[in-house]
Amino acid sequence: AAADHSPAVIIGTGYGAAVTALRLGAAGVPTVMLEMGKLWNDPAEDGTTFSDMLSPDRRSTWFKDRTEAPLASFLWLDVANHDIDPYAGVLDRVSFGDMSVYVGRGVGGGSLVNGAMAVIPKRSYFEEILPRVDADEMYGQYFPLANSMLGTNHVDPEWFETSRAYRFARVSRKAAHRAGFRTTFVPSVYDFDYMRREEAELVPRSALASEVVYGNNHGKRSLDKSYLAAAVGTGNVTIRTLSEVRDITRQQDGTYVLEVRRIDELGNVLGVHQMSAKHLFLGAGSLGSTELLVRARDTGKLPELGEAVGRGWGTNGNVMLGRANHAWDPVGPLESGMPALGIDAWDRPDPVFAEIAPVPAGLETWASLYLAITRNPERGTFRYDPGADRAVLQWDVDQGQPSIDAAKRVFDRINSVEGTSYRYDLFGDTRAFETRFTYHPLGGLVLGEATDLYGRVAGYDNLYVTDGSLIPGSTGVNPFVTITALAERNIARILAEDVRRT
Ligand code: FAE
Repeated sequence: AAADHSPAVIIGTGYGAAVTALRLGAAGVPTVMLEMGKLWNDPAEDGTTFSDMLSPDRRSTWFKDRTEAPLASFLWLDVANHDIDPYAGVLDRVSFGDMSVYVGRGVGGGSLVNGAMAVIPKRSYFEEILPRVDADEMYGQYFPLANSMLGTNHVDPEWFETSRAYRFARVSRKAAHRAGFRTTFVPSVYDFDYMRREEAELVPRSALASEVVYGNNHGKRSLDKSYLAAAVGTGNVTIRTLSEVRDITRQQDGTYVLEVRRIDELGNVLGVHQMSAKHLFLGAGSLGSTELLVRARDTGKLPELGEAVGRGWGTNGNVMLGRANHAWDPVGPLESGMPALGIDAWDRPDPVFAEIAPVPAGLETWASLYLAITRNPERGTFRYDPGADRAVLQWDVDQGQPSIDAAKRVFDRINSVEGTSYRYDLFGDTRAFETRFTYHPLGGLVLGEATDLYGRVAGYDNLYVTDGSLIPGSTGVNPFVTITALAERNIARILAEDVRRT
């Protein structure tokens, strides 16, 4: 083994990784987490840790010289994006030709940048996507556990009706209801009591100050405040930041050896060193974990990895769109960065769950924005590109069409009842539906295919997948509660059967 050894190593610090760290630590297993991003706990001179969406600075973006916001334009103007200095910022947009994937970078992974919506999938759909996972156990035990650990809370419906910051959601709700669609409140890990005090101007604003995709300075229970704090609190878990795992090999005796590249916040390489582990857990997210195993297989370092590695990747059917509101239906200049309401049209033959998303622009936009989750059956595959030493996603633009078709049926009806139209100015050109990016990358190392039914990688002992790459491309709702609950279920089994016994 290398000089630097730990019984357990976890790659990444997102949902799957954080759950695994807490449970290993609580069981007394010394555990090291390796995270390529930084720890977000050091306020800059202005007192803030993260930058907002209106004036993003280098902290917003992972090593780019310009921000890459999801809404590329407004009235076709390139107003959303700003030149910045390259830095280990919190949001990354990873591009593969026709598909770009947004991911969080830093201690807490996606929890630092996401919309905090904590949604449990419809049970019938969960049973369809993961038929060999015991749904009684998930719905009776692990989903409730995940929600309580994550700190999920619910908006007070009375306050919601009066909040200026949710006028945008009420306007969208009125249109949905008039077209015969149901809406539902969406649970959140953003503290709604804090938000209420933000509106009353009793505390510094975050959700009400256009903070979301580049991090929230207040109010959000990101993983660093929940699972990871508890994990470190066991005394058995340490987190090493700005440490990217590049390669995984295995010694004759079964020990895993990792090549770890350390950088500083400006991207200077401080060094590359080896670290070894008996038990290795991949929690680097759908893109990160899949890339590590595709590379390991195709460079011959873990040659027993099979064909299922790199397959079954999907966008959770993500499609974004905007509608133009009537002049007499203003949404107001203040929009909470945290969604609280969704259109639930999942019971249709062509299911759609559309979160009513804010455009926290700080001015009246006359727009209603939606991130729709659809049941898109298209899947992508990752292949290793030796020249770039990178896993490249095979996905072409036509594969987004089923998402557009499903969303269009719902929103055409809303537009026709309302006499409104789509917004054509939001995505850099004149398209109404944006499927060239996803917030919800899922799959690549699918449960029961690339791994056994608990995330043990096929072909290798003591090698596990814990994150969104286990889920076969779709959950029908925002995915982090599912990722968390599945990780809880899997690590319970692995601790009982694999780790303690050694
Ligand atoms: P993830 O959270 O992506 O964590 C992976 C971690 O591994 C990251 O910190 C990486 O920096 C790190 N990493 C990657 N590669 C390496 C490497 N080679 N070496 C070391 N570290 C590495 O994984 N989901 C919801 O349920 N509700 C929402 O409201 C919601 N809104 C979203 C909004 C945005 C803008 C985005 C981008 C995502 C949103 N999501 C939402 C998706 C959610 O954040 C995502 O499904 C989870 O974060 C995925 O969790 P994982 O554990 O798979």
